[in-house]
Amino acid sequence: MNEINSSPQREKWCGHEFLFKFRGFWFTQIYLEATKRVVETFKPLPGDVILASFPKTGTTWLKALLHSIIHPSPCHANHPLTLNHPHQLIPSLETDLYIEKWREVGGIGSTRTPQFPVVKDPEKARILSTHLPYQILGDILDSSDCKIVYVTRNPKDTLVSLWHFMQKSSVVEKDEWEMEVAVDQFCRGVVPFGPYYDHVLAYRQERFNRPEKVYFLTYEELKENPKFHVRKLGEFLGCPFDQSENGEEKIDEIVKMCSFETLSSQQVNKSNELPNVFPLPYSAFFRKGEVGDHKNYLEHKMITKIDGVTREKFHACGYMYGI
Ligand code: PAP
Repeated sequence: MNEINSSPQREKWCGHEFLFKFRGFWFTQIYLEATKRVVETFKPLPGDVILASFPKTGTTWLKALLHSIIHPSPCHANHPLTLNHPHQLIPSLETDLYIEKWREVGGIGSTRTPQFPVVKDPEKARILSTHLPYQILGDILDSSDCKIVYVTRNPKDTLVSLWHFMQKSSVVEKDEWEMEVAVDQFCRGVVPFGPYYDHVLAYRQERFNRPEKVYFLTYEELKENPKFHVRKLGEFLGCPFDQSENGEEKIDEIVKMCSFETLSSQQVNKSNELPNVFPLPYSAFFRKGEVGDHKNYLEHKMITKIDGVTREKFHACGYMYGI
């Protein structure tokens, strides 16, 4: 029996969910099935832009930014981001394109043809997103000339964001996923798409290997200086902003349109409707959008525990991030 078909190791996660191990990373069953389909069949096009991230590290924000940079649109009532949730504009490989709709979980195993976005202008890139680690997707990404944008976030804020997200999910009944348990699982890497640390380090290494193809940034850097990163992303993606006042204005507009304040106040993003492919409402992707919110939720001993792992995994190999 090959690796794709063999029974994977499993561990209890939260609610009634289990996580299954595949190539060193953990997945819920539905995402594991989708991941295997991605691995077996996905072929990126040379011009694709792949937004890669660990969950809750800034994916929604980057989706809004990348879409605005590649498909600029003047700010008006019909702006794509006033009509669509960022997740509707940029589909995800394993949680969208290659998944059986969550409402039809019983249908796992049957195949449906992924509905890739059609880009009418050949000059424009197709943008796709993924939470899959480089350890699983790397060979596929390397086989094409696509570009990768990777965003990461302080591990403690990432965990706290994930914890809140799961509280809104039907998977967790109220108070059922204790923070202490969540911290322990995060530190052991047993969370969807985890281990977080291995996920971050592999994309970071790839940035060093192929800087012209991989743009690596942190949520905190983006908060600190969004204009700088929008300009840099424009250059990286081959759609640079000019240095004139006009270029500056365009950057300002994008930063404002994609800010937490603007996006979270759009009707579509406040909606309690469920996206087609996800058992959580659109509004669940916008909570606080702050740096350092973990201080309001993690006890001292939890912080010490996560910082210990951060030192061991990041600092020991020279990546002085996350504490
Ligand atoms: P996903 O992986 O499920 O798509 P993702 O978008 O990566 O989630 O992370 C959600 C976090 O980004 C939330 O953080 P919080 O829980 O700490 O608040 C969400 O509020 C935040 N977020 C969403 N959009 C923005 C934005 N435009 N600017 C800043 N933060 C944002």
